[in-house]
Amino acid sequence: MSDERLELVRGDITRIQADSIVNAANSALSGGGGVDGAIHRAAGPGLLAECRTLGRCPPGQARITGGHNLPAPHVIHAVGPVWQGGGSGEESLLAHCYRSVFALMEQHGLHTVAFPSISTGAYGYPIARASRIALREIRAALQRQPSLRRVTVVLFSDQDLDVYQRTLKALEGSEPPP
Ligand code: AR6
Repeated sequence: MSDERLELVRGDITRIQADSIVNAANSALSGGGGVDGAIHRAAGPGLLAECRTLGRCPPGQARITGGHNLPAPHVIHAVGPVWQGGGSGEESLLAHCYRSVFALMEQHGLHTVAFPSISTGAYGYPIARASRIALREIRAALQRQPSLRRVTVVLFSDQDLDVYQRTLKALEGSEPPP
């Protein structure tokens, strides 16, 4: 079954208006390249200063900060696994990342969120596999958390958007009829 609270778009996550945007961070929460670099550039130096007060964040977990100069008032920094071939617990670590984000949203009373495709850039996670985990976890959260009003996945290329769209169709089609 499809859920109209879930949307897939192509774009730049730093432009998204939502209660929170998710950063694909590293364990040091020290900023970096990719979406992490874009978020820190758009948020301004206050974001790094706040991250420095948080200590380390292990893979699979997440930490929340303010949005500083971003349109979104909160950033949830999630640390995905580095792809090592699939036999090192990557799948459960990636799933745990998404769950950690939704747990923080519940604790902080946040209703809307935008995700990038965590781990599929510098961390090398194959995007088709990552999209199955991401969308499975997002759909499960939408079912169990009625406070969620909108979950947007922001893909950076048409190709990535196409992968996520096809995965979503497959997941929706594989559900048993009501
Ligand atoms: N908006 C949306 N998605 C984006 C944007 C953007 N502005 N910029 C890049 N992407 P990556 P990872 C996409 O490498 O694999 C950093 O250095 C990108 O095309 O940002 O989790 C951190 O500090 C890709 O599809 O994150 C870590 O060290 C996706 O975001 C490491 O990279 C994720 O790619 C984390 O690696």
